Amino acid sequence: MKPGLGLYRDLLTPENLRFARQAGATHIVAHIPGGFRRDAQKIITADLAQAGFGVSDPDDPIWTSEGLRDLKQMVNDAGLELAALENFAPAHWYDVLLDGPHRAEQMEYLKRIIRDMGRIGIPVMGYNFSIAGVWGRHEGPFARGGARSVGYDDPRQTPIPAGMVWNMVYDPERFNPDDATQIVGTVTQEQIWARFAAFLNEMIPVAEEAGVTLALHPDDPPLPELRGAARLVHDPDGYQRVLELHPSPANAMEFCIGTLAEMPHGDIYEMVDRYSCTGRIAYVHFRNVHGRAPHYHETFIDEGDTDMLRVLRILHRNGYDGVLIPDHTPLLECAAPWHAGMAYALGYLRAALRLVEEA
Ligand SMILES: [Mn+2]
Repeated sequence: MKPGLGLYRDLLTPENLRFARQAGATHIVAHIPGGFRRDAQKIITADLAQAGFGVSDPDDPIWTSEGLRDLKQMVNDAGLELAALENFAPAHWYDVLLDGPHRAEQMEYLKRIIRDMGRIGIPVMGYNFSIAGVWGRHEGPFARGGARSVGYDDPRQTPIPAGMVWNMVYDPERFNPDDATQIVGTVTQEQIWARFAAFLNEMIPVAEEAGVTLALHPDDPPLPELRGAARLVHDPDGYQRVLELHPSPANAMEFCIGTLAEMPHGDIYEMVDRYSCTGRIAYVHFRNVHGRAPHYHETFIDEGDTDMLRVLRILHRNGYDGVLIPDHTPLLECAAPWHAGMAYALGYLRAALRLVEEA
């Protein structure tokens, strides 16, 4: 198995790539949408702000063929492999999620990205087919020693304002959270599964031809619905349904241990065992939590409810040999809180991999 680091858009710099290499990562997952930082060091964690994670920029040049090519080159120049891109920009596919009037043209745009990835040699596209997205977490001293992390405590759910999807604003002119009449409205289980099936049926042949794997993240927080919108993967059988929906190996999982462990019912070790047996885990989010939806908080890798060594042993036994990234981390109190948190998680991961793989 291979230790990787996920870097958000603003962190994709030669300096941070050197940091990743120094901390022992061999692979990078580039999480492109959103700035996701407050200043040079502190990464945004809570997501309850009115405008969510911010405004999605449709014109970010990183999405062009040249932008993707340069990104891969920058990663390779640092002595690292680019394992995956993570998440389409809400501004590029809101009507795919909402089944709106621009759906067809937006699907063509996504297919172009997948074809470019295949040509350039970026093997995996991680994505989260979710209308509400990650929402409702607040920040507090929830991790060991009072380290700041995020928690979910069943907040009062407000409707999703029009112009927003995936907790980012895609249309600043329509977005008006103070106008209760301008909302996304209810989306049923039948609707979200039908939209997802249509997306897969169109995208999987393109991905197969390009040699790219599509990897679905579960819904975080894992609740049947959030802000009026039904969610896909929120219980232990959710991924089963996803895999059965399209049998192609290009229809795979961005396997988030943290989100799976947050599920109100289910056994994390059973889920890891069941799904790693399928051979369809594209990469792993290696994260620990305490509690379950609707009440949980994120922890350091070695202090939550999940025995992460046991998770690695199951993955290893079932032949998983792909990339694992730390996902999120509590902020370590020092001059570089996020970097220190990530270095800590990577150090743990490397030692744990050695222990498990040499046993
Ligand atoms: Mn995750």
